[in-house]
Amino acid sequence: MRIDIITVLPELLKSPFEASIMKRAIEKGIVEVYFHNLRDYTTDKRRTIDDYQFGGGAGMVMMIEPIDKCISKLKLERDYDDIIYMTPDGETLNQKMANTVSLQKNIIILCGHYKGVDQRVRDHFITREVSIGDYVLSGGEIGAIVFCDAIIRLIPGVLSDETSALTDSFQDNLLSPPIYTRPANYNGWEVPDVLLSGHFANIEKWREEKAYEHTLNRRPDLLDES
Ligand code: 6GU
Repeated sequence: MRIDIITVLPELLKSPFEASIMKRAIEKGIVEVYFHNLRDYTTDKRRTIDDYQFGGGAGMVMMIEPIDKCISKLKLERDYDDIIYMTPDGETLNQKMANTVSLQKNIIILCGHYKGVDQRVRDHFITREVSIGDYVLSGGEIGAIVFCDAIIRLIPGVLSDETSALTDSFQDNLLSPPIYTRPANYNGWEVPDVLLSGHFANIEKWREEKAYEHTLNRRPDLLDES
């Protein structure tokens, strides 16, 4: 998968891709990530990317021209499956969306700033709008990092068998059951007997029950969705 990220703050974006799973995916050659500084697509001396909004009102609007120049250049080089705009009024990111996007070959991610982008960018270039939750961030960059992490770890070959995404919370609309490691007894706090029994059918049954119980307690809404 190739990910092209368009941003006014490339330096804010880079370091998360240089650690842990995302770094490994890039090193393995499974994912390529490129950062494009929107100011490199401006033509004026001040490298302006925003302007006042028509009709008045507080807050600057990201202009269409630099965004068009950047997206159009990329689209001449290859086809894109999705051109994604990170915005608080987008579709809320969930595991189903992450699964869908993880199957794509080439995507562009545009990070919004200020009040957002000129509506014509959304109408004519964007194919998917994504929010990472119901709160407002200063820009789309942190949302883009969250989104990339969620999709990259789902691409086959990125995770090893032990860290398989198949047992993640949310993968079946169920939260994960409790997990334990050694010691089996820590200051009198014991690990559930069944996990030490070696009886795999019982262990599996216990985990399913706990996952269901945990989901019912904490996120009953997930149980209605499946
Ligand atoms: Cl993707 N961007 C911004 N600016 N705020 C957000 C968001 C994105 N997702 C939730 N809040």
